[in-house]
Amino acid sequence: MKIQNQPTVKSGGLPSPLRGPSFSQYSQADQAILKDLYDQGDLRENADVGRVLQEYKNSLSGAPRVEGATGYHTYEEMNAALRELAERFPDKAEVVSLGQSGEGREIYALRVGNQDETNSKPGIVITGCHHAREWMTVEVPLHTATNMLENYDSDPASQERVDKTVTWFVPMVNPDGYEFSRTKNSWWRKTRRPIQETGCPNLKGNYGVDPNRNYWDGKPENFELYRPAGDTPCSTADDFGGGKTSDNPKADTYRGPSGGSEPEVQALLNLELNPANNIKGVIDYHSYGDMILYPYGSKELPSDRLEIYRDIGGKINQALGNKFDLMPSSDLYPTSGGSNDLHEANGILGLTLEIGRSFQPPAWEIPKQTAYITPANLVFIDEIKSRFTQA
Ligand code: 0X9
Ligand code: ZN
Repeated sequence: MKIQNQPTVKSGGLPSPLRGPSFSQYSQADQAILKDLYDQGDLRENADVGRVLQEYKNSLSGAPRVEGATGYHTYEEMNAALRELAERFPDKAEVVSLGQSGEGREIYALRVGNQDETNSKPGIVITGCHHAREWMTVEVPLHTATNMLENYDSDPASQERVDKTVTWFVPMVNPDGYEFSRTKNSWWRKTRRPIQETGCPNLKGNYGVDPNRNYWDGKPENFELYRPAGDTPCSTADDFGGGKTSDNPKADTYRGPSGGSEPEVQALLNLELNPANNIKGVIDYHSYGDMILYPYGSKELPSDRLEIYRDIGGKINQALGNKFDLMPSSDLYPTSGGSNDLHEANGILGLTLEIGRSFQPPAWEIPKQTAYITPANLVFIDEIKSRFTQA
């Protein structure tokens, strides 16, 4: 959704030999910040530049973000909200712990719908907050779950979704990072596990891994989705995607000491790849940029699969007023170890939605944003239901 008429990032404005967007209306100091953010990929096309700049500056103060933050669920509040839904709709929804984060927080899912005796109903997973600072992505799964459950009695389509699928809502994949971002450094992206052992004598540890670079299912044939050929362990010089997936533990895009090393990633893969859950589709929410991204981040997608993604992605885009760009993940920038790459390699349809125009829109925009995005989830659930329901 185009939230308001703020300047967007336009290429080509900086004087030669610098190439990139023009920020001439900002002070010299702000221009330097914006240029850094642009170079790091944190300021992308469609950005609300003023907001992203302010969000970055908020994080420098070392104090928790206050203005516009009240209204985003805290970790505890989100758990309570999931529990409340399960209590209101006891035969339709249940809170399930998928495992624990690096700092020992439970990672909860709300499962909406019940599997039958033969595990034949198609399973769907909707995740938020792999990345700590992407606060709106926490709110979207909760909104959609609430919508499905509250409309069950009045809306036959809602009833069908609840009865004929099993949809797992995981609003906070990375609760440690989220709480750190809420209370300490609002720009934080990764998880928070202290990394003592990098496995690399030349590279010292730090805190956290980029969970969206750490996905690997342990299958040798999928190893290159985690570490593509030519990307040498412990070397940052040949990092895949020019640093967008890194062996440097201090980088925001650190892939972790090994594939699937992080407990958050394990928790999600255990849910998604367990045959008993019959998972057929995953939407992974991120911010920002109004994009619908399909696999792969690290290689080409075969044409028969491309057709399916273009079809479903197009329908999702329609539900969003055709305001999103539908494209392969690698067109945003190539990465390895991304969630959807491992879903696709396991025959699960995996999409990433990049929502909004900054990481942390003021909380008063939550109702409008979540109501705007929920139809995308409903279309996806309907697609999975119609494609995978057994006769
Ligand atoms: O970098 C990411 O993990 C995602 N973008 S974000 O700004 N939310 O961090 C993009 C994931 C999609 N995959 C690729 N672009 N390869
Ligand atoms: Zn993200």
